[in-house]
Amino acid sequence: PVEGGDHLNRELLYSLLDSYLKNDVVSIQESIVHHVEFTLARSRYKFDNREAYFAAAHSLRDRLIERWNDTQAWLKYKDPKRVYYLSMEFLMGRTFLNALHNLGVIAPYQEALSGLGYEMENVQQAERDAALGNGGLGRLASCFLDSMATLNLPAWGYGIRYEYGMFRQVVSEGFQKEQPDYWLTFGYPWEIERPHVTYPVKFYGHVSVHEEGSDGRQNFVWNAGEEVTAVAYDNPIPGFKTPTCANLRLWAAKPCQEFDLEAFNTGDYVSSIIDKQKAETITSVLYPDDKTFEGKELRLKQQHFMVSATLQDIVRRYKEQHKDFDAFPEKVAMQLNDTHPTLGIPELMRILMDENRLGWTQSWDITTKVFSFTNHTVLPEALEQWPVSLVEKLLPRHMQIIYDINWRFLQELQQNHGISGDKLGNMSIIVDTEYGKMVRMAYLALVASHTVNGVAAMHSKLIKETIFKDFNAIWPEKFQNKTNGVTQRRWLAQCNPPLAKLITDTLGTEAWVTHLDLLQGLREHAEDEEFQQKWAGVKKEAKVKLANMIKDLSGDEVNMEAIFDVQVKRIHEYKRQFMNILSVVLRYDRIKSMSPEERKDVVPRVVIIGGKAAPGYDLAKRIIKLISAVSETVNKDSEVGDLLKVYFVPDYNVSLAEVIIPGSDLNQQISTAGTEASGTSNMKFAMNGSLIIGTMDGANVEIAEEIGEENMFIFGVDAKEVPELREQREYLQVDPQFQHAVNMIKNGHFGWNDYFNPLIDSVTGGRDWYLLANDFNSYLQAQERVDSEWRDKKVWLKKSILSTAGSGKFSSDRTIHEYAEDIWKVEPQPPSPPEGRRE
Ligand code: B1H
Repeated sequence: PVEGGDHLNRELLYSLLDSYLKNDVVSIQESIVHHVEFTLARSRYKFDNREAYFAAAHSLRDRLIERWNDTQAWLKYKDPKRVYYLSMEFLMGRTFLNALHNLGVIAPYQEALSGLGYEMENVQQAERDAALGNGGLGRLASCFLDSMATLNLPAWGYGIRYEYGMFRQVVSEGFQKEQPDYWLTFGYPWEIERPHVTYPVKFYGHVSVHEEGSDGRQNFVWNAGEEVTAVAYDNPIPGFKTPTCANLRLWAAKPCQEFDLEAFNTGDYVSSIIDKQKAETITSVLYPDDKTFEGKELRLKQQHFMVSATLQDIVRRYKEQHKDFDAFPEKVAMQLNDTHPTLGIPELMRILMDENRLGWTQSWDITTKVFSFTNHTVLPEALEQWPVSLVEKLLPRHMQIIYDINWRFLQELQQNHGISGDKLGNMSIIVDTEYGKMVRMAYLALVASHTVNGVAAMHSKLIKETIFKDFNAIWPEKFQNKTNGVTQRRWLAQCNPPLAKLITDTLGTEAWVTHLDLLQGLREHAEDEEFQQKWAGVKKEAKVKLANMIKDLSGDEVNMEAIFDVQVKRIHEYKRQFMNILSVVLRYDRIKSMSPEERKDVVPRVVIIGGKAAPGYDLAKRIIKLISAVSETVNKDSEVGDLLKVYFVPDYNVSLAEVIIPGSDLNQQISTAGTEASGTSNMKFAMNGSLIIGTMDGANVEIAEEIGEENMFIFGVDAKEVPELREQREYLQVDPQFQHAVNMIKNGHFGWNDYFNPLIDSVTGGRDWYLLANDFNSYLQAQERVDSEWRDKKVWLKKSILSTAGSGKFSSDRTIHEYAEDIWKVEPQPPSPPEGRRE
């Protein structure tokens, strides 16, 4: 322990730190220049945009740190129940503009920078995305942090500080290439390294049992085979216009400090050190597989590493203020973001029993009171099942505990619920498969959690009827719905300032930034011609930005009168990007067959598709190639000209979304009904006045309730019809237009015909699991309605306004409020004046 600070001069310290850093333009300029000189060690007379960004970021970081410190001191003093959000993914994107906006200092920073000779716009572009997530699930976690901070909740996020985030997608000759995203190259100014906040994390080895004491209780000792150190990195999460600053603590793996001196003394000095370095590989790279379970040992190591460090940290924080564990459930709530952090359950049991000498009954009672779990998908291939043999090898003590949990659970099923035979086996956490025994992580999470929730009303209903049916029968009270939401700070206020300003001017208040329901107030203006003109104006501004992006990408100047028709999301069969491109193929064919006279009536479209394919997902990669091939043929066809353009936007990520979403007129949410748990981009598009063409799936159903089905382009079969249609799909009549579009691809109209055969096979010959052929006609009809309604500008503008007006429900503030009240039972801790926050 480092000594010192026993005789603090509190008077002096308080007077030095008595007020927050000043936010007038000159103070900001001084702090920026100070950081250029002393943090970056560059010349204050000559620095470029990137250096300006880093210096401005550090100046803002100072302002975040004072809030962080005060918030954390205040929470320690108040000791309320806290909530911890455990997630293997946080898709944060950029931080600069978000921090400026939430701290309310965009204007002075803009002025400060421009006074120094820098354009805010250019400075911002120097920031790299923090892409520590795959897609919706990771971005949801980030939206939740923003809302938790804004609602003044005593909340922390916990995750992994991957050195390589989501891969960079490069499209070369239409093929996806993955490139490493080493996002830390120039340093990450938003994090605070905590070299002293470290925990040992153990792996492998064996468990020995010692009989102990008069109670004869067994004492389990885990002699690990490998030990790694987890080091904390804190990322301040500022709330909007509140001094509350939440924390995202990310763990990095470092070699452990305990050295095996024997190895060093036997002359193996260099190789011993090299061996130690291997520890760091645990937090090297984010797994880029979205929704296909891959049973890789390193992934299991990552999961255990994250939850072990996190639980040690949470237990340590609790023990600092409490002498026993009695109050633990009144002080701690933990949300598991899908099953990825489920090992936290046996880890907490192990910490309570083996390290704190609590008995099973008390440990289980505590564990089941603190955990709750969110399911994000019903796709069977995504459900995690770890081989017992692997868990046993990597985490021998945890495997014992899981067996114990299962044994007691099966006892309970038999004794209290009269369940036996096959049904008992169906519900067992451990299952025998052709690949050996497996641990079903979702069942483990379900058994130990007090609550499980789905992410949209329809999805929550589905999990009760399908994957968790047997559990719903015995524990109906465990199941809840928490419809997803997104933060309107990032996804409206920050990414679309002209629209934000129009909304504020129209409503006469900026309060919608924290109370999104107020958007309802736009309804009464939906048919007001003057307002519609203003609305069209801000949409145009956003479209120009998107058009500029396309120009940079392709060199093309797109027609601003065209419908900007967007589908951006991970590439997946169930999301049906293939169906989208098939309809584009037909549209192209139709335009080609028209006379010049007929072509005058065609509504022009710019089709924009973006998204990454998991590196091992062959069909998804072929879909990207197909989109690129169609794009190439269509875009260079002079007969078609402005009437149809197709672009695949490479490397779709949070920062691109912030340009693409505001600039879209139409967005595609066209998954097979019953497959997309919620979707969250649908909410972002609606907020920005983009109309949805989509199926009755996930949160689309609730969006339709809010903004009105008549203001969307709904098509396709209902989820309840899907199982039966799937059964019959071999015998269904194939839509002729579908067949025609497929044939064009097959016949080499876009080249590369053989390469597309596997794709075509997946939707023909009675396969077509996601029912593209079946929904195709209805989809084309919906597309016809899009064209005809676009022709009447007033009709379209009205629907666009009503989309934004009806999106109030889909704020993550609403979602988080519901989690806090119904699941976590945590209360806001509104900030108090500095006096109260010092102790
Ligand atoms: C969602 C995932 C997911 N569901 C496994 N499941 C992963 C599963 O790395 N993995 O192993 C990563 C991600 N992601 C998405 O969650 C749903 O598909 C969306 O519909 C939903 O909106 C989103 C947030 O709830």
